[in-house]
Amino acid sequence: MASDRPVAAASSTAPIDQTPEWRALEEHHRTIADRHLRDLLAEPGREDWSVIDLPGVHADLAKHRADAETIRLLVELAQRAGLPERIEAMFAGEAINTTENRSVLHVALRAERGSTIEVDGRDVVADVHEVLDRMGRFSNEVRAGTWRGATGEPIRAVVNIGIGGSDLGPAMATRALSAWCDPGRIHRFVSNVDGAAIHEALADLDPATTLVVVASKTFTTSETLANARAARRWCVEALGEEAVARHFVAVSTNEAEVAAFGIDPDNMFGFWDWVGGRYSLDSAIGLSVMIAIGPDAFGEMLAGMRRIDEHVRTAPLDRNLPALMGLLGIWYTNFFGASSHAVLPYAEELARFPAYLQQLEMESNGKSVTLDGERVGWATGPIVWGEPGTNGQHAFFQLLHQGTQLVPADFIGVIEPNHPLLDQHDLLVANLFAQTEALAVGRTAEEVRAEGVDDELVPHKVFDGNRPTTTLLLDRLTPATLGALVALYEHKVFTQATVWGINAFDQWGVELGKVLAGRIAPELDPSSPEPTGHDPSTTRLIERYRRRADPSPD
Ligand code: G6Q
Repeated sequence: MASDRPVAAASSTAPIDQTPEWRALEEHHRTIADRHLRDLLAEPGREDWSVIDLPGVHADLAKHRADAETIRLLVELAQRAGLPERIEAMFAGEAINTTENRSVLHVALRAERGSTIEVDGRDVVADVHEVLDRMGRFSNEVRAGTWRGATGEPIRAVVNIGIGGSDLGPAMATRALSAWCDPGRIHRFVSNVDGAAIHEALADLDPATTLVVVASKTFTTSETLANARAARRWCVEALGEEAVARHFVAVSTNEAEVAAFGIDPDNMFGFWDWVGGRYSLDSAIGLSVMIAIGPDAFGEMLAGMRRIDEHVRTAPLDRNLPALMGLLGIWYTNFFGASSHAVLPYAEELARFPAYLQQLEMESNGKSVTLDGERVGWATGPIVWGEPGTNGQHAFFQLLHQGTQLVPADFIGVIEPNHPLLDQHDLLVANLFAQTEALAVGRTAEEVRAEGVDDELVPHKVFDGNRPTTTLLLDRLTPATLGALVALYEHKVFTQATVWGINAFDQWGVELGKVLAGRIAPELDPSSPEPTGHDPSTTRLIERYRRRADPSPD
């Protein structure tokens, strides 16, 4: 077990909001709050701190309500919180997930073959590559059509059954890398326990040419097991019990449960307790992605992640992109009072990226006690949301431009598209740049009046501007740049958790609902004893549902 893994303490013993660094930022906020981005953007030398170029990723932080002094003070806050030490502790395999007494080593999943990271005296990098090699062999067989179904036919559809971290990353990445997917194979992702999901996913598929990947770290997740059982029935009804071995594989850490479910452990790809669900895209949980894009492209995605891992460890904090993304988020959450953060990919293939980030950020940093179990006295993770541009422009951008809330936003674009419609791509990119300019600069009453607008309409047409954004421009959306993007946000989340003093790697907040659902499920059967021990509203709802065969109130 992990009990002998040491844990680096954060270097600040005082609550973070009582430190001189926090107070200095409060003071500094008073001077920045009244400054407009129109003026800040004109500052000479601004690009020195606000533009960062990494392989395949150009980051522009200039449109933030910050100056060089803000960055200096935020970096001092990060130092006070012990960010460099905490990053090293993570990479060293220390049990920084203290409430579960686990190392946090998603970075080991993309470590170079031959490098060493030890957990409890065992080199985990060798284990990682052994699994990657097995995944590669299996993926190649499926892709080449040499892995045959029970009737001897090749696989034409892959259905990934998993939820949360065992779904969002693989679904996001498969969608993002559609240009790398073989057009001849269908890839589907089923997560919701709502029977409609698995029913629709299988409806037009042929069991004889379908591979089901059951992805579950614990292999006890009720939604995944319900969907997997439904898929198994569908397969067995058509092809017989012995077909399961050719049509089902598992990705899990729990060999006993995999075997109990009826999947041969030879068809299981393993990973480890030090991989958190939402940090598991680059583990065997990515098997569906690897089948979709091939082991080489999957390796490029890992390499893209690795480059960001090296960057986060080696770049000084004031040139460290994920650290700065995290710190600027803290600037708005804790000093401007922003409560949400928008992520707006101007790339249709990144349609699932906001949903993926919602889990990564909100499940990690939606916490209200510190590592020591003390209640935090400061705001933590904001609500993360978003949709691809330009769709969002015709929907919620009104609020971003003229609403009363400050919503910092990340705009993510690509320079070279993965399709040939270049004129449409120019239009897309023009919209991205225009939106960030409009949000930053706005339009004053004088400018509106100068356009001849009637006086009574002027206030309606004014844009205050001063709304901060980050622009991340990828050279192209590739496995490598997608990997970079994922790792950037993973380390951004860790930066914020470190400053806020919270554990980004547990998720106790999802437990209570699961426990109650387990209690309520049998109570929904009208022949079971009357429900007890619930609040009056919940009891009423259960009773109404129990009367489903006879919906009259009496
Ligand atoms: C992620 C969470 C959670 C988890 C799912 C699925 O960090 O732990 O989203 O991934 O609950 O769990 P299993 O993979 O164990 O089915």
